[in-house]
Amino acid sequence: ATAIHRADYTAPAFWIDSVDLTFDLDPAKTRVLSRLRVRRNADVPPGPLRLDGEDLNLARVLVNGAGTSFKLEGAQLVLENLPEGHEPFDLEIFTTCAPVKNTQLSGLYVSQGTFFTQCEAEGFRRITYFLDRPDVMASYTVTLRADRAEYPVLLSNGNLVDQGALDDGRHFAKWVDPHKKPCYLFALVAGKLVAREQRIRARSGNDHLLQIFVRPGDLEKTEHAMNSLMASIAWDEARFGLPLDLERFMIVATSDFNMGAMENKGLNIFNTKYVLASQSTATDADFANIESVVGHEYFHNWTGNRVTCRDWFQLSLKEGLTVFRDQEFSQDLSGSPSARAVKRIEDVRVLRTVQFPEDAGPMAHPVRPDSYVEINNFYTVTIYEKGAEVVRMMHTLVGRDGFAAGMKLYFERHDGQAVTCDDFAQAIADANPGSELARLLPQFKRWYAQAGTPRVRARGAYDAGARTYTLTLEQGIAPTPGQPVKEPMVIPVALGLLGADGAALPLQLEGEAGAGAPDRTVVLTEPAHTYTFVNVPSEPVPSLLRGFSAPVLLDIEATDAQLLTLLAHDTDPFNRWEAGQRLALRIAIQAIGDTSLDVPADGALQRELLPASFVAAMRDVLRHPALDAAFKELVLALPSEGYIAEQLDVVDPQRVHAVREAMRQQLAVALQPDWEWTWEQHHDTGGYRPDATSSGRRALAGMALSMLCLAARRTGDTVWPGRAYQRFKDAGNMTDRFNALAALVASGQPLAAQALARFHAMFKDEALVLDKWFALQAGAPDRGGDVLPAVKELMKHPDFSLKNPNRARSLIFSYCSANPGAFHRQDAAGYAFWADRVIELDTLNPQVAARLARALDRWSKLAEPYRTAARDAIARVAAKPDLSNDVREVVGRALA
Ligand code: B3K
Ligand code: ZN
Repeated sequence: ATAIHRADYTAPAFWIDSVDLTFDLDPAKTRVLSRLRVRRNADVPPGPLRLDGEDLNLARVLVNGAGTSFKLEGAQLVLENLPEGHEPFDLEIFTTCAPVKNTQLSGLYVSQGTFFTQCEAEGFRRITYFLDRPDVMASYTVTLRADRAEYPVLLSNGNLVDQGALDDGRHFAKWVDPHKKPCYLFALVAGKLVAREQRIRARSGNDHLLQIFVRPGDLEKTEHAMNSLMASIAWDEARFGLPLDLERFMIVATSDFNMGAMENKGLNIFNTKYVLASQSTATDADFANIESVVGHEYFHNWTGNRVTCRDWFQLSLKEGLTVFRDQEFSQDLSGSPSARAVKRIEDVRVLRTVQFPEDAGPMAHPVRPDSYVEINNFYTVTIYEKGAEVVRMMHTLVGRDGFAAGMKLYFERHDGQAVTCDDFAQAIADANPGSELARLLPQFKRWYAQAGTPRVRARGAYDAGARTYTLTLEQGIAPTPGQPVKEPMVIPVALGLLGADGAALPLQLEGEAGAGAPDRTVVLTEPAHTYTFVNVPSEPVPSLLRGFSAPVLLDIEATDAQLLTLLAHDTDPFNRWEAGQRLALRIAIQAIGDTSLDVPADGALQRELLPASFVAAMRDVLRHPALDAAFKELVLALPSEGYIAEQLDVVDPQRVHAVREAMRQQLAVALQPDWEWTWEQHHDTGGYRPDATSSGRRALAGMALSMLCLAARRTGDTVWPGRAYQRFKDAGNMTDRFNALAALVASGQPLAAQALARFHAMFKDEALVLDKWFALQAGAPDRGGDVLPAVKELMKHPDFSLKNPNRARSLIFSYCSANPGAFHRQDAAGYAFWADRVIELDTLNPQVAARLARALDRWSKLAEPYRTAARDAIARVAAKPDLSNDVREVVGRALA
């Protein structure tokens, strides 16, 4: 397959105004009759109509009711003898497909006896021949026919206009979507499902029916999803004035799904993981994810569906913007400023641990890519999370009200259209003519064009005589594949200065009339710029990039004392957290590079790594009377192995793991009385509610318990492991139960095996809980190479199936992508396992295989013997002859 280039975009030669689909649903052979109203695009030179198709059997093609000649060229159906002129004509295409054989889960497939579709990005062509591109928007009428007993519920987009019985025990339902849409938003569902229903009256006075469809038995687990949906609807109206534009809004859950969820117009299809929750089966994190994914898909109804993408290079137009919206939604719902900051820290943690490595590796691409081989490989953290940061910077540059005005203008201009990232940025800028964004727009848009994470270097100098503080900021981006030279970016840097006592200082730049607020944002546009602050009474401690105001790497030569000051006093919670992370990172990197330090694999060091000042600072945070539990938990969590590895030029994953383990053990032992106090203070959260405050308390209690079990391993204590086991047995909710189980497993307690067996027995019928059970074991700390054999054994477990993406992710991905200390083995057995699974998955489901293929993206940074072994494993995958485009693109880039 060849690469597709953004620069080659041309408008379609034909438009499709309406689509009338009739499905005779049968798992082995589904018949699809498509009646299209087609007309030539007057703006484009006349040419043949080329319709996309994949894995279809073509039975008949009619033009205006009569037979016509056609060709099949590769996957395309080519029609040359079409009516001249610009009058619309009717095109009828009759095809069949085999949903039960569809293990790719793209197009029409069967999951547990129910039909589902997934069309984004290019799945519609697996249902019928079509112009499968997002800029072709049509009106849809859909008739579903199926056996009534097997498939009592028949759903598609829009409104149900007719239904009834047919011969032979079959029945039908007819749906009309009142909104035009691109085909990637088409959906159908047919099966035995039940629904939670809710009628609401919106602010506008319109009534809507909300439905969440699940398998019988799962209904009581849908309350949280319904609440999240109602909250999403209210939020979009309140914050952006965007109402629900449908009489009926449906969510359907399936346990076989390639990703999280899909925003099909009026008929969202969700992975069960992001719908089903009860306190006994779902953790606080699950509850929070459901809220955010339900919000995300709902918000797509405007940002994605009403205004869609001209082509797939513009994917971040809808995804970056919608992630920004779901992040804001979760923050607005979380209640307190502190809870908002916690959410922000969590989002930044994802960005830095997943997106920054992507931006520094072989798959690096701009937020608006210039080319791709397989579009499904570009549903990335760069498109989503970095894209959201780009929108967030616009929000920062124009302010909250200015951004709302920009959104309003965007919809005024583009409602019903398929547009580009440029159109979005232009609307936000045009609505804010006096803003920094409007002034800097062409340069700002480099955020869409340039791949790679900018690095900002900060140097400060205090002149006691002149009472000035000069801060120099420099920026640059390292080359990325295909982009050797980079231009300077527009980087908003929110900052403040603290006195040595931690008090915030008023800020006054040279040339300004008087002192201003202690918090401001400077916008760096040049390669380097120096800011001079005047009337600074004493040497300040700079607090830069507050709230993570730009997605950059910040190099700053702060002393330990300065970082401790920020950790204790910064008014910006993000930078307070960040100071602790920097201190920990510094200690880890120093120990990893210290060749005189012998680090045993289990982290049981002879020498202590954490200085007393760090331990004391962590104790102060833990015991702080005014800080929230959720924030404390974030501060006390050491940077992940992956994040530490990213800071190094050459990575020995075993050593990174061992050093981090040693640090954790020291923190566990040195703070033992404090962890006991923390447990006592936080472990009882009363009746279960998944709100930010009580989930924060559970998170901190869970951390305390895991630290106490870890300390027990060092001291030989059996009391805390016993208590953890008790907690595991008695817990009233999954969060507490799972945290206790994880504490036993992570610290390698003898009780862990018994607890795992009991957990399995308790939840053997709960698929989503079994996923947790697999993931916990695959992610356990390695002890003498024991994780890989355990994973291989678990693959033989009757509950394991590679075909189910959730299950494959819970076992295989948890080991290969989320457990570096166990995956990177001296004997290369982890890599061999990885290569085997990528190859095996590729024949079943290329999209999922390609995700797994990315586990070795950063192979070239590895120390020997890992580096060569990893490269060999990738080369073995690449050598497989009939590899999918998906996997071939990923391994090809890795080896390039
Ligand atoms: N738009 C979908 C993702 C489709 C992925 C296709 N491989 C979900 C979302 O971002 O909301
Ligand atoms: Zn999305």
